Amino acid sequence: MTLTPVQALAPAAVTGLPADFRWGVATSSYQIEGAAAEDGRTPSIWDTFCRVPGAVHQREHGDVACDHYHRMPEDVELISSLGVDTYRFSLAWPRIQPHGRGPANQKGLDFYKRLADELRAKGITPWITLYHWDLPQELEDAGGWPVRDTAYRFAEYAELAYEALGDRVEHWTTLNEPWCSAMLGYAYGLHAPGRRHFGDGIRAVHHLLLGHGLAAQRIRAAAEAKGNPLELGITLNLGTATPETGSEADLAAVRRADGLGTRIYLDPLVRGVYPADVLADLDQVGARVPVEAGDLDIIATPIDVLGVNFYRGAVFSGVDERGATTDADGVPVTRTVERDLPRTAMDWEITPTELTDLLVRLQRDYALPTVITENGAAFDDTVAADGSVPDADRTAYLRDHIAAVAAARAQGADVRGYFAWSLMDNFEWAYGYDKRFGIVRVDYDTQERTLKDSAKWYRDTIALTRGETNAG
Ligand code: IFM
Repeated sequence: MTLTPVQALAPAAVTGLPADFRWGVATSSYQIEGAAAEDGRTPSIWDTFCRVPGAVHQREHGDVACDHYHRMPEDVELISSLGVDTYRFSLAWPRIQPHGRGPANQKGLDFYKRLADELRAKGITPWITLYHWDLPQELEDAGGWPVRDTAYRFAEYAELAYEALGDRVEHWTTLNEPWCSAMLGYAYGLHAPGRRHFGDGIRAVHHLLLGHGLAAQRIRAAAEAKGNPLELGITLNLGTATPETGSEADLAAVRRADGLGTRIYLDPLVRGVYPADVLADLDQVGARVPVEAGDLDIIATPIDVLGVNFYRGAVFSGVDERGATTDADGVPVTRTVERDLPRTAMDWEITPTELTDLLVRLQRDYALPTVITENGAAFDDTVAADGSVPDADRTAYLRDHIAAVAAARAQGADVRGYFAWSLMDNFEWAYGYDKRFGIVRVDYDTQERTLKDSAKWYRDTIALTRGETNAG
């Protein structure tokens, strides 16, 4: 094997990862597929949001994106060339159930059947995410996630999708990053559908979790009835919250940040309760979690794996720049403190050791098997004269985070896999095509795909890990 220059770094990064450790790459439907109006697909909330002036960088959209819908077989070849064993992708709800209710659209299902078959033919395990943010617009028009009925619509869609694909696909994730759907979409207006109402955001949190639980029950029942093997889970975007000082105010800020970022999801999912301190904080600002009898039992339907998307940790203070501990409305301050650390093109701090801290904490507090379903970084790549993409910064990011996973395992965390975000450059939501997360470069004029140096390093690292562990 010819090794890339950064290869020398690989063995240290992968020490301790077992032969059956799962290696993958990840994408999502709206970010790569394009073909927005083909074969019966209807608009999602992202198609609509992209047309709102000022919502998305340069008013870009996913109409074409990476044209994956038309280039799927070549893209599967590309995935195969990386030597990964798993490909995580999402289903576009508006392709499968164009009106958000009612019968399935056969052409939409057929696309994903072909994709699963292409992957399996190459020995790659398909890993499906049911919802990666592309809610059918008709359901948003009916109230969206703040409305309880959307949870039932999601369960119906999940059942349709499982019915069609469950014989081919064993790994199912219900939701990707419900925090983003609820808070960025409904509370802060930065993602589709662009609403800015904190109470709606909290209602959306609960209905997303309820939808997850209902879908999990239906998928599990269908798998059992058919005798299909199943690994079922949910993916959360999680970080670490560190206090700036040991002061009471900073510790309280950390408690609040962790409460709304992590515990409001994992406590009901794992223990069937919302954390009392979070409910009290919400009450203080007039927001209510709309729990009905039986909801928490549904939400706590057992899962097999927790998907963890990690990009960064953060430091919090309970004191604002003027020294106040409450804002003008009397709400306690929860302020992110910027650190003097290297950053990605998203301006996100690079904090690999905090991934170890997170995984060890998840093991301690929730004791679920985990898979890193996303980790990666945007950088301003340049293309060299020879056409290569020497993205040493991204390679170092991947290397250090994979090392952090290995360190967490050494401390007892049951982490079973790692998926790089992302397979290829794609539509980065409100940032449009301006931010490139791919380990494969996409030239959006020609749709040409080029392996960046990070992709070659990842490929070689996976190969070495397997060789290393097989030898050991
Ligand atoms: O691109 C996104 C992805 O869709 C969800 N997780 C975070 C990534 C980077 O922002």
